[in-house]
Amino acid sequence: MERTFLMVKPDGVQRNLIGDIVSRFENKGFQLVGAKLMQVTEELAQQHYGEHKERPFFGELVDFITSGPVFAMVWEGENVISTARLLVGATNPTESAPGTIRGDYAVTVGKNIIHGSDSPESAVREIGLFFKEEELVSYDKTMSTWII
Ligand code: IDP
Repeated sequence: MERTFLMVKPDGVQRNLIGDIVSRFENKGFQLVGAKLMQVTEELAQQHYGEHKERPFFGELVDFITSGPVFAMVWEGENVISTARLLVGATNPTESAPGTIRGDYAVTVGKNIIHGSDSPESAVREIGLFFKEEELVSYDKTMSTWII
């Protein structure tokens, strides 16, 4: 069973989209195993977005993700990493399909509402950056037999 890291960015929190976003992943059939509203520090932002350090928009990215609270989550399910990316939509909202989170709510790449891990390696790294092991809860839902 895979786990992925998803985060409603400050624009999504300010636009009251936490509930809608959680519902989309619940309705799909994935299971929430950890969540918290938190303020990302400059240090955490730089670690999280480390792969973009040399990009011209890095400073903007760090400023944005630290500009207000985010809603950090860990979700579990079969193929959750790649499927969650489909639900999130393409990075640039000019290319994200209607029906995806970014396709439905975002206009510009710098304010694209949500982050989702892009690979198993990123998922492990990002979950470790944002959550302590004891903040994650494994549990069974009887409904899961109707999903997988
Ligand atoms: P992803 O979030 O879809 O995985 P990445 O390429 O990892 O996309 O980029 C991380 C984040 O950096 C994007 O979600 C977006 O908010 C921001 N970003 C990417 N490209 C640009 C850009 O050209 N200008 C401003 N921000 C960008």
